[in-house]
Amino acid sequence: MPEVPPEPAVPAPLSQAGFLIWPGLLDPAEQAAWVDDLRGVVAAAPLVRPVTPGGRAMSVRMTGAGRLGWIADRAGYRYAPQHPSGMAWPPVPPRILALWRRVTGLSRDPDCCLVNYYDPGARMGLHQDRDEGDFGFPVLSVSLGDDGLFRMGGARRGDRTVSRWLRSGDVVLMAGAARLAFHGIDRIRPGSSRLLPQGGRLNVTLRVVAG
Ligand code: MD3
Ligand code: FE
Repeated sequence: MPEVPPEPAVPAPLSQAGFLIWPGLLDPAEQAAWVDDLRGVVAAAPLVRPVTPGGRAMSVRMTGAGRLGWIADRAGYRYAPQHPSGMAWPPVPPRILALWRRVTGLSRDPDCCLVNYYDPGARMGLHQDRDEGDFGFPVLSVSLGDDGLFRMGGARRGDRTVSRWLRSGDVVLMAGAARLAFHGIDRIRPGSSRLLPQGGRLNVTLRVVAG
């Protein structure tokens, strides 16, 4: 007899530039529940605007949950066990962990749930995520609120890029070659979603930091 899977399987994703994308995997009710969960995270660990080692404030505001959070300051970029204020990061909400398990099928849970908030003028320049210790694990991203123009490249900064609008409820998995691909958010489309009463875009990424 086949075993009953612990969570419903996910439908087949579409693949673009090696990125696996599930448009609208989270339905509107589930998106609203995520926003409630994230309100709790932000209440425990307020959004901050990181300052890069070069001394420039990022336009995206960030916080996180889990054992480790990603921070940036004059000393550099790194994963840290505490919020910049000195408090511990709150736990990853169970609903968010459940999506990680369902989509990745991994028994290893993520160490970090990074929360990015984009106001109408915010963007994220083309970059790689390489502060983690083991690139064999995937990164999972969930978009909520206003649409964001996602740019996907290759392993080298100069590689050709393709762009697609990520909408509220979309889920993206970066695994294999895409795990080290350059990527960024060029802009958001203010007013494109009513999920967040104050507008803007939230992105949640789940990462294994240390193998
Ligand atoms: C590809 N965030 O937090 S999510 C980031 O929408 C980040 O806030 C963007 O890039 C956002 O680092 C894009 C998609 C994403 C996230 C992590 C990745 C793509 C990735 C890690 C490796 C490769
Ligand atoms: Fe990134």
